[in-house]
Amino acid sequence: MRQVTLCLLLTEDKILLAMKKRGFGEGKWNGVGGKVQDGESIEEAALREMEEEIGVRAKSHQLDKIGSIKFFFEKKPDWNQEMHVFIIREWEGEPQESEEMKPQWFGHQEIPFKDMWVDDQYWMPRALRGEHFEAEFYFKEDGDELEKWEIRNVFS
Ligand code: 6U4
Repeated sequence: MRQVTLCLLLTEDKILLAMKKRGFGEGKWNGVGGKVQDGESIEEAALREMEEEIGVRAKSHQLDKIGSIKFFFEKKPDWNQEMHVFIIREWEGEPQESEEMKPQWFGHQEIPFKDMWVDDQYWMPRALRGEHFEAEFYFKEDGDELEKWEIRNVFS
């Protein structure tokens, strides 16, 4: 299954989301991330995508892996992917707009779920509460609605 990363930059009261300007998820607010490339670890991919998409640098010890989510698209199996979710609280540089993404800070209570992937409303509040989890989301054919899902907290 395709492996992808998602990084959520957090401060005490804000979360950084970015508007995807092109490609998969275009027009949605999302965390920052993308596909893991051949020969790269998941953490290396997460750090590379943060730098490419919003110009922010971090070190691998600053990545806090909090979740793993599998997405299944019944009618489009080539979209199936496993997403590794990280929280980052310390980094270098100011988030900047790139060709691919336009970053913006949101209050923890002001996350624009209606303009996001439909699954985010179910797992993102857990991430903000500091929970660690594994989840599976099964999308209906157009990828806008969910058929079913399961989220389990992980204690380690
Ligand atoms: P290209 O265009 O090949 O450079 P790349 O940035 O490598 O793309 P892309 O955009 O396909 O990869 O990565 C998908 C991004 O969207 C990853 O960060 C994961 C994220 N993503 C995919 N499905 C998601 C979903 N249902 N909910 C969510 N993020 C999702 O919150």
